[in-house]
Amino acid sequence: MIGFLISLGIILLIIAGVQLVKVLDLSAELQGKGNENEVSTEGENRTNGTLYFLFMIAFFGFVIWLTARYKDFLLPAPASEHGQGIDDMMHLNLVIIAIVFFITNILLFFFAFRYYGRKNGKATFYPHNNKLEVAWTITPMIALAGLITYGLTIWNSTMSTTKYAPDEYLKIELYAKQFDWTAHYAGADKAFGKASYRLITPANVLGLDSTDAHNADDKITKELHLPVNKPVLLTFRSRDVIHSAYLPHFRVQMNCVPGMTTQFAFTPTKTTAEMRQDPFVINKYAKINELRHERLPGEEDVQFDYLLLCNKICGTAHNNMQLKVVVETEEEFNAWLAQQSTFIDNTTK
Ligand SMILES: [Cu+2]
Repeated sequence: MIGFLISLGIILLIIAGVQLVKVLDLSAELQGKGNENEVSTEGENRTNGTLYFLFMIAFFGFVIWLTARYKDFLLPAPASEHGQGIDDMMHLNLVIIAIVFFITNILLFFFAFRYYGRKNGKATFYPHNNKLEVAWTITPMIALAGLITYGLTIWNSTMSTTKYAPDEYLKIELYAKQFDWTAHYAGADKAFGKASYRLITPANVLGLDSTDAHNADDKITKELHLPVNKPVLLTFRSRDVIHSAYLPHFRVQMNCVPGMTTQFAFTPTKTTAEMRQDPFVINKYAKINELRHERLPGEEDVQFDYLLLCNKICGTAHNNMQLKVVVETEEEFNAWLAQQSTFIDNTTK
């Protein structure tokens, strides 16, 4: 309600401002000053030109300051086999964009400053130049073709699920619903059985068919554990709307679409414990905890954990849609998985 009143207040202020300008214009016209006001003086042009130049400096300064200020809060180095390829591609794109950004903005603001309107100045009439047209059509074309080819090569190698034999993958399904995730391990038979939304009950959140033998040994968990350096095939399903499974530290993202199964294969290369020892992560979490203590005095420190997040705005509690991910050694993983009860145990309890 307060938000609505504030918006209404701002709209009324804008309307009042517009009306005031109209009244001032009309009164100037009545006083016969209309024509004089329409032409700006050389002094005004010079002021505007200088302001453009100052704006350029402030704008670049702000961009550089923002980049330096928040660089420690970026993602740490990738923790998956394919991650470095994705990062390299992103960095190349960022460098190209930054170069174009600085050149075009320098030209824009510097020219406005250098060539502001002077009394006897005359603009050159320069309507067309074939060479120039060809150059600025061909240059972006070659640059884009190169970037797209490079991007597609990375995409194809990243999205490949045939790098390993099918039974070499650890098969896990991630089930999305508003607003949480459930992990579903395929069990010793490495296969998922039938499932249907009609079978969903509070005890059977994935709607698994208990008459299908493939489901019997499956394990359903509220944490995603992964053994390090083992290829994992993640399949995704959604119960209600489109969600997007986002594992930023592994550079993985895949949409979860109701009515269909999507998938992604990757190999985690660093355990949670190793990431907690990474100097970048230590520095990042020291800063995060500093901010937390400022805002929430007495709160305990948080430490690094891999996370699975939802990257589609899927409803009111979308921001809370996350699952803890633990990457550990194979022995630790096997010990953890052995402790989890199977689907058949749960449903016959
Ligand atoms: Cu979601």
